[in-house]
Amino acid sequence: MTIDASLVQERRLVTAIPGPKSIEALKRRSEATSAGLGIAIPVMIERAHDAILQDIDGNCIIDLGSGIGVTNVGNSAARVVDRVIEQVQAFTHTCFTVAPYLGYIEVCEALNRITPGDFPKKSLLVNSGAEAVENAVKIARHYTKRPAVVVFEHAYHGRTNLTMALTAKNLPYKEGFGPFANEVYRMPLPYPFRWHGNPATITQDSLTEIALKIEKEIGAHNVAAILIEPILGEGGFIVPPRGFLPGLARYARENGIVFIADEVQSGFARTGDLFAVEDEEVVPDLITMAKGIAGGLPLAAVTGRAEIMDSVHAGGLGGTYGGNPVACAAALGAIETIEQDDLVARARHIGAVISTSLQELAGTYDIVGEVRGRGAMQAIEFVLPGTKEPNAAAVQAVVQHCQSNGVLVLTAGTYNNVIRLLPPLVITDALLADALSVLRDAVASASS
Ligand code: PLZ
Repeated sequence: MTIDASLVQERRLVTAIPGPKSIEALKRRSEATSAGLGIAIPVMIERAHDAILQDIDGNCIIDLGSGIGVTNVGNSAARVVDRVIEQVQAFTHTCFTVAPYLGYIEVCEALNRITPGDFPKKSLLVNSGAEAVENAVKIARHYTKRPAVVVFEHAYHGRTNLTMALTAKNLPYKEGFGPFANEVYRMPLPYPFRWHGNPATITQDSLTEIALKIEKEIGAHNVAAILIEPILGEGGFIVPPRGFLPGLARYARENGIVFIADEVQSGFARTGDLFAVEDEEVVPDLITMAKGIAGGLPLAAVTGRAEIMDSVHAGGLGGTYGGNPVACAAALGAIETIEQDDLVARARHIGAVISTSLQELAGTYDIVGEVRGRGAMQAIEFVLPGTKEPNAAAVQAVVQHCQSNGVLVLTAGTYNNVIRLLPPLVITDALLADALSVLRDAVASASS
């Protein structure tokens, strides 16, 4: 059986957003699904291919979110679809820890090969980013025989009990869901746009402060892991200043602490490197991955130094669905696509196009406080004119304008005042230009 996956890569609106069928369907959504679930754009999707989402009213929307940085290879990418169909016909599940299969091993071999570090590596596959982070912490604790985990302001690591504790922001992630796991210690993050100290010495000052706090409040010898997103995702695409990540990794090494890079959002070619840590040649001991790993199927992983990954007793790690064969087939298709179509180069190109366009906005509109990011992971932080006061109302206006005109953008940021762009890396130049022109009009109208 062949499926025609093609969908013209063009924005096209045939009704208002949401259209009448979506409005009907959204009623069913609120009747049938938990009120605890959010929604970014009020439409119901029927089909999607590459960077176009088609809703049930026939509107074709440009996707600048990739389902939160997941469909880096495009929606329903050909190599992902082909391998999934083949796998689903062969077998759907055995549980890798019951009766193993090659797909799981091939994904681990690929991850061991493509992640930074030229030492022996091993991998573990699980279902979600949160589960990858939980397992990385479990493994680091087991290896070091220490309890404490160091995390940062503005961090996001998931919604399970441990990962809520690791996540910084209360509303909406933590409110009313405690008590949270203990032995989690939060450190200041050098957020260049909002740093209280001297910008010229931000890297050294923040590293010194963190080392002092760890010594006084925890004791470095009690710290199992330092966990950080190399570019913070939900926190608002905060890029730590140059030298910070290498300094932190050095501190971890000198103190026998496992350095964990959470690349769940920044990984798989998103930033113009396969992994964001590569930009400063930082080599983590463990990397957590999800999202872009499998072109939309649920899969996540922990990859790292063999001696750390192997320190756990047999049976200490696992899970019924982790590394499901269909998800593994998808991952092999996604990784092949990233490598063969050189999506790393494509992310750099997209990044250059987006940042040129956003810098123009920054020069024109005083509600744009800062434009930042790397590769195809770019954001705008909105402020009240002439200040650094967060301007969440401007973000709402921009989102509304983009949606009404058929462009899906996502928000982020501790202060809800950031718009983030995470387009599929296969978006065409024409589609990207069209989306950026809608965004430009949106910012213009929000600032008038
Ligand atoms: N680590 C860095 O970005 C997921 C969350 C969306 P899961 N980010 C999107 C939402 O509102 O739930 C994320 C991340 C980083 C971990 C995670 C968690 O990944 O696959 O959502 O569990």
